[in-house]
Amino acid sequence: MGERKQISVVGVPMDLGQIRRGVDMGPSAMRYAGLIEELKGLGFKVKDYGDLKINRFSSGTIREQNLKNLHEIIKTSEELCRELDEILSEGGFPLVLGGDHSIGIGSIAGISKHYKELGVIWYDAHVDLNTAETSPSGNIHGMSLAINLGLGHPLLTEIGGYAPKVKPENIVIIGARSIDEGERELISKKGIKIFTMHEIDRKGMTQVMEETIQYLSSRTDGVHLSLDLDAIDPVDAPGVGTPVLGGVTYRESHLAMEMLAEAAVITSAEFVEVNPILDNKNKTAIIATELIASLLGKKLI
Ligand code: B3U
Ligand code: MN
Ligand code: MN
Repeated sequence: MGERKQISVVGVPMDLGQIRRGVDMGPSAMRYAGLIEELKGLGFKVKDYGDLKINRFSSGTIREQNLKNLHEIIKTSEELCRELDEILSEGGFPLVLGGDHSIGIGSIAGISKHYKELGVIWYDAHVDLNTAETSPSGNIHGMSLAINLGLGHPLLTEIGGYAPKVKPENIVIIGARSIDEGERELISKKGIKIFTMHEIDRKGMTQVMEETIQYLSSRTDGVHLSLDLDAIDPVDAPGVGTPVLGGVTYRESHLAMEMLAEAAVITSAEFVEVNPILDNKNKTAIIATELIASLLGKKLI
């Protein structure tokens, strides 16, 4: 990530990948927290593409079992895919603000075509590896990583006109502590590298990040960071739709971002699931903004 790169910010006020209202206000909350000013203060040229328009009440005809709002999510994913494709063609660093984690479908669809071996860090309390067959909820935000692996409804896996977007061996999951049975089977079947809270507690975040960086640097030509704010402990980041106890701390997450910045491995990023309605004085959006700044090279001294 070159220091003089343009940061291209895209907001995706998507809340249809899950059922809690309010996550559509995530991009505004991060902007109110001073994100754009912060990035400019770091010396970046910032191009703000504004927010995608979400077609909430479309009269879509695609209805499938256990895939809530499938039609609307396909439409937004296609738009986001096109936008990020264009941003990368222009040489910008894509920074996507969610919205729920279903936006990881369109963003990675747009990004992945620019790399031969795209790596993905999925920083999340969940692993988002469900399909319509295994999902306990029908919420598409719990399926986005599986879709990027080419598993799921073809209308989702084929967004952007190709599948899969990512190889299982190019993925590292960090912070997981809520994993469904079908997801657990997929992780072991596909050999996906995962640092659950158990490994983070045992090894410490420093070692987890060293291993992650080494692993991905040796096999990928670009790395997308998909950071779900619910990875962070709800004491630190309460403004998320599905909080899970026992998460990564704010400080550990900060260290993780600083180590990624030092290693200069991240080529695009998204920060998702900020829900201001459930938050405490915009704390979660402020944390997201600080993590973004650290990821992009902000140092204490
Ligand atoms: N694994 C569950 C719960 C969940 C996934 N992602 C979030 N929650 N945020 C599911 O519904 O797929
Ligand atoms: Mn997620
Ligand atoms: Mn999550």
